[in-house]
Amino acid sequence: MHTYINNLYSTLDKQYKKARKYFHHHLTYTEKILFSHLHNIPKNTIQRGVSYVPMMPDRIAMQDATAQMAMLQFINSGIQKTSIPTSIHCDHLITANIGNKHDLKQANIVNKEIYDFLQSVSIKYNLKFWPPGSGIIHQTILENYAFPGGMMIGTDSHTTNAGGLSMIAIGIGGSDAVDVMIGEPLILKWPKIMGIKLTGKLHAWSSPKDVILYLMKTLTVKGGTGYILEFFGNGCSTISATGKATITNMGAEHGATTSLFPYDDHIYKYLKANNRSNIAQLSKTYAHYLKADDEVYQNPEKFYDKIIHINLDHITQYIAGPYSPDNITSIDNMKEKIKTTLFPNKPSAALIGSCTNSSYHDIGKVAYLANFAIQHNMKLKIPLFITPGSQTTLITTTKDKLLDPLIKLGATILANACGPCIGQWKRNTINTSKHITYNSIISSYNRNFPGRNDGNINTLSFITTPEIVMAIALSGDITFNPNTDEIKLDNGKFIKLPIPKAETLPKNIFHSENNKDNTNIKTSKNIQIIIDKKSDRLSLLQPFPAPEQKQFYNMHILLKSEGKCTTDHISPAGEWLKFRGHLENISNNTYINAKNTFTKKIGYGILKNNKHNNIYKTLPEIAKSWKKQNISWIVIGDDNFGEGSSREHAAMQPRYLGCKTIISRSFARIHETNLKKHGILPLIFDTYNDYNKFNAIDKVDINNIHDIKPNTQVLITIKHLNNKKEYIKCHHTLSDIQIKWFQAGSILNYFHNKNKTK
Ligand code: MIC
Ligand code: SF4
Repeated sequence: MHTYINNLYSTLDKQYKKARKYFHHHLTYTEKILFSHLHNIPKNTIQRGVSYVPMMPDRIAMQDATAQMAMLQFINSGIQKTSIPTSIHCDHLITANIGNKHDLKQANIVNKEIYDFLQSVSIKYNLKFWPPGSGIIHQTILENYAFPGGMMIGTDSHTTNAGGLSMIAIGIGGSDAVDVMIGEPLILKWPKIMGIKLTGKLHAWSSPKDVILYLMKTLTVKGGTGYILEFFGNGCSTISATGKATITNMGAEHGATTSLFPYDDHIYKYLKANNRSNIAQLSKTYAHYLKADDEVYQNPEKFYDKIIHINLDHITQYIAGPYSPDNITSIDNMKEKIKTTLFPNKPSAALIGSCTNSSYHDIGKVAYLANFAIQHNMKLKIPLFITPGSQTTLITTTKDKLLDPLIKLGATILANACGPCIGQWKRNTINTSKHITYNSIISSYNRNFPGRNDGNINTLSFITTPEIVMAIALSGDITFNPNTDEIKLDNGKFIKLPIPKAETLPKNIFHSENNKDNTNIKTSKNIQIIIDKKSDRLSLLQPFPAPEQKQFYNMHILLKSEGKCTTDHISPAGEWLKFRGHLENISNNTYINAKNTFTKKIGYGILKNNKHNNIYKTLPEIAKSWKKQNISWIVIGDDNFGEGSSREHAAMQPRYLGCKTIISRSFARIHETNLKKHGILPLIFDTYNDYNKFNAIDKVDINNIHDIKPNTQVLITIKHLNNKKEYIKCHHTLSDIQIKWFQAGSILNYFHNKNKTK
């Protein structure tokens, strides 16, 4: 890796000179990294927010819940070896229940088939395999693989975490990863660039998480779409490397392609602490190249498409929730907010961890509060769960005695994994299926969509910083404001919590000796990939058929989604994660959390029976019955359709069940690309309110599907019950090549056909 990075760095001067000539201006850091990772320089001038450009990233990462489908596709490609360094991380499938050791042991039993599959494909195709327990993908990447000035992609939306280490790191769908693994470029829409100027310094209880929560309030869940957020200004160097990663991690929530910090000394120190001194040294030598040109910083408004200035001195503490990560309230207003709702103010659980906030620094801060609590004989008022981000963090925080006070207070240490962040949470304290009244939880995670944590849509999930979670766990009140409020001690006295302090990094280096990938076995072409035909968790994929014009007439409408429809609504995680390698089985959850305007009921649609009565059935049941009868169907979407995760299942499942097109008010980036890759036509209304024109029993036609061209409109015919027809216009964002994927039935078919004709 050192040699690779050295080679890359040694070309930067030349590359940047070339880029300045090409663009005719000085360069932002985003442009520098992207330009130095172009697969080839396009003939037509690249236009921000418009051009689709072929890129060659330095590496790929996949987690176990998305890697299964990606590797099933890779197997079909017939290629014998991944074209660039690729790693698989087992973190999503571990259910949190009793605690670290027990839960990990259990996961190894329950998920054996999947872990064996992922390990054997890793050996066969030359990938690195990180076993369960090694850590959450994004922490492992930060510790081992991320490097300043690099570019990586990952089959997880929070891949953006590595932006904290000054790298362009983009969340993509599995099929995007497969393209790059087979040696094809990644087709990326060249982003617009938003400059985020940080000045000042965080104070008192404010933390890097508050910076991103503040940005969420400003940008909302779609304000970052189409942009890379490039941070600059002297405030950047006041934030630690893992603090920066917290900010870029949660950038996934405002929809940006990714977020990026310039290189600084914190990054150097973090690399060193992770036993990567040679890379730290290299980055220091090339530090001048790992940021934007000075001219950009002198006149930022000339180079960024938009600028937001954040004075860190003014950042207070925030809580997001429930339901959406942009539902932001400053901690001073929480009492007011809770008073006006039915939300319980005593949370049923407090959780610290996830890929966003599980670093040494985060654990250090909550340990500081735990020590204070012990000194003053305070107790936890609610159950507290701590997830260290990786085995390295676990061992180092254990050796540095940061976990001791938390354990002493009664906290449960969960496995180094996603756990309750993705619905892998077997709660002992609450019977989630029966708990029909609201309960609230407070966590340091990044997403809070309904049903995401414990599968219960009545669990109201609030997110904040680790230290505020800890303060709430000690006070038992979600409206507790440590700036002003006091906690009553057993002796009747009241006490204020101190502002938490902690080291950002361990004194020496992290203890990573027991945390390694375990594929140091020579690539073995002979290793057998075993997929049991009877398995309900893994099955080989069949190619999707190419589209035929006749399938685009008389299409039924399965769902007209109302309000938020995230990928957690389209293909929920939690218990369903076990079917991530089996397309037919996971399809049974398709749209089960989506709100359908036609029925006003979550997950239900209308199926006509022979007597033409309306009968209500679940959306996957209807879709399956239409699939059997060869009836094509479509979905009507609201704003930001498919927000949230990178899971391509949210596109593959509808495709498998017969969906032909999704017409929406707008799409989230990764979901829209996943639809294109798997052969569903994503269309956007020209007129926002045309959404209202569709009724439950209408049929829809699209003519001339084989004539679709880039930047052209598509005419939709809505056929109402009374034989009345209405015509509406839509547009799409498919490029030339993406239209070819659609015409072939999917991108994999396209490559397959291309290779056949070679
Ligand atoms: C998430 O946070 O939603 C996930 C689970 O990590 C997803 C990936 C998945 O669905 O497997 C993501 O963010 O991309
Ligand atoms: Fe895992 Fe949660 Fe991070 Fe997704 S957001 S990678 S589920 S910890």
